[in-house]
Amino acid sequence: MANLLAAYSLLRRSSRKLFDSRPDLNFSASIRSVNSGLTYNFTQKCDLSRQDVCYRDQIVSKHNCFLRSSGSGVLTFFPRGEGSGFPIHYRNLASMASTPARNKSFSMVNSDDISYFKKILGEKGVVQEEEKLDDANTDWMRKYKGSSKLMLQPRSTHEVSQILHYCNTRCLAVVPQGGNTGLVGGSVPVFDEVIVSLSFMNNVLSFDKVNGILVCEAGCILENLISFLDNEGFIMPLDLGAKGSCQIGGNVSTNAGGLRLIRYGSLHGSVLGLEAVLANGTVLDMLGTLRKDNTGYDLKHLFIGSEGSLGIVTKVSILTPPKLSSVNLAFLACKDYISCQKLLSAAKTKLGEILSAFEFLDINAMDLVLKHLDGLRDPLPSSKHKFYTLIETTGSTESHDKEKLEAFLLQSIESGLLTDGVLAQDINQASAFWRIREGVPEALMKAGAVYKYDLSLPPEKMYDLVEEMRGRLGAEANVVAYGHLGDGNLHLNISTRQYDDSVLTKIEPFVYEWTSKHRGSISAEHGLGLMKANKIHYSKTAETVQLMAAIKKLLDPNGILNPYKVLPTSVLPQSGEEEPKTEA
Ligand code: FAD
Ligand code: 2HG
Ligand code: ZN
Repeated sequence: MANLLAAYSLLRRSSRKLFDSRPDLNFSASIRSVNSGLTYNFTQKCDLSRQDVCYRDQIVSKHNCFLRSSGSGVLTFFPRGEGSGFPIHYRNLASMASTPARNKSFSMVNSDDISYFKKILGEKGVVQEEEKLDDANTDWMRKYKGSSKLMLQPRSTHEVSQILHYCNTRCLAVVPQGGNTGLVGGSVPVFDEVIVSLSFMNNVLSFDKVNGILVCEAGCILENLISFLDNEGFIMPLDLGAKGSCQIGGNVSTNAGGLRLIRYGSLHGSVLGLEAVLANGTVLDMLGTLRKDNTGYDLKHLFIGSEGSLGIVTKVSILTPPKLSSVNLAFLACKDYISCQKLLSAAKTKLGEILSAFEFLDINAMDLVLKHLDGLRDPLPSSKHKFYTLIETTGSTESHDKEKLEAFLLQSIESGLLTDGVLAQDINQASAFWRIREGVPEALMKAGAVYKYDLSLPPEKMYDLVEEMRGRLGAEANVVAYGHLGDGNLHLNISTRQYDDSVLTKIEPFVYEWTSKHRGSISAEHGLGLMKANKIHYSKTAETVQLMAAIKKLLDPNGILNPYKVLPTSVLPQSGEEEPKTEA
């Protein structure tokens, strides 16, 4: 606190307001950050009645009906559709050249199949109710919609194995589904695929407190794991806006990135082992808990990021970092994109090992959040800024971390990299700041139709694409940019009133060609799903894609697992295709 006050006076001398001290706020010591599962170092008492600023538990349940919040005393229901507040904007599938046709070699579910599934799973494990199926058939963006008549909810690996063995023999196509928060149309059926939901497989199996190794079932909701670990003094190495609904099996299957990748790396590093069931029902037990194991090919990596196309992940073993006691969050403004970049490299050098998040949003994203999400206010209201960044530090010594952060902020102000900023004074402010960044996808949904692109690009090139896109689209669309700047990951979102083919033709293939030309990736963290299955060649060579197809054929010769997704249909020839699907 003394350091903070010292910094206040220094900053006042610098004649730029960096801190918003807001003395009226009351917070209790050591409130768990619902964003990070970490403990912020705030010393006052919390008045939880201030729902406008209290974050995860209140906001998720109040403002984002799609995200089940799962902490204690919090909503667990998932009111999609009515009351969700999001308009429905299904894609016009008929107009999309790359729309697949149903593979005729797949069987249709019949009454014998239903009887078999009821026999192995019981009545509760076999879902045929229209309302539940409607939810499971529709993706988070309400953009992709399948027409499955059957969802199965196994409770054990053995049941998953029985399901897949049966489906493979009958040639019934399957879509594995976790929390259904995916953003590329991978988690819902394209046609009538059987949905296999992992939601009932949600047990923590063990936690090794000495080594920080968590073993759990695939259906555990990320936020529940964060809470579980918080009680044990640990954190999950990943965190994302969808934590209230997404499942660890879904996270692993998409190789989710999120807000902490800059600090804890990707799931290819944190996941120590997993169990997966192959298309023919074979259970692959690779659930190791060792940090080091060089016995042959490390096959778990095939399942990390393969989006349910090679097998169903049923269990995961993951290395979790210890919870550190000192967390700070700054919400900052920059006058231009080059300043954001320079700020990032300064943060890496000056904050070093305590840097735990570096996120950015541009003014279009900020305006959208403030317009569409209730209870949020601009943390820097005195003027508008073109760019905003969030910098979080996490460390073990409060005084040391504060000193480092404050020195870094002061230098950045003095060198002109920052034009304004505020340091979160308490958990509520920190949560409100995170809410602004994490709320962008939801605000976009409320604004209308959205074309979403999740790109890895050299950071110095990233914003050129945004500006070029604005030039192409003019007043037709709102081009919104935000993302994980610290990881070189741009979320380019193009918001329009409704989906329109003429807009799409101005965006694609331009966006993919531009990304490819700059040696970027057309999917940084969301995967390929249905949306980009036929676009993989923009980021991978023909030889690489052929090898992927060969692996797919080896593991899933009938192609029943998540068909039409991830790989182009051209490399996985299908027999007896029907006419392309059309939808009004
Ligand atoms: P689902 O959406 O159900 O499925 C995703 C894919 O994985 C599908 O192809 C599905 O078939 C497959 N799958 C699911 N479970 C299994 C399993 N057990 N075995 C095999 N395959 C399976 N993503 C990020 O990377 N970073 C972010 O910061 C981020 N933020 C988000 C914020 C919001 C508000 C939303 C809505 C989404 C965000 N996402 C983000 C995308 C999404 O949340 C992630 O991709 C997440 O990992 C998906 O998990 P899920 O359980 O919802 O999986
Ligand atoms: C995020 O970082 C998510 O907020 C979603 O990955 C990105 O909506 C998007 O484009
Ligand atoms: Zn993201």
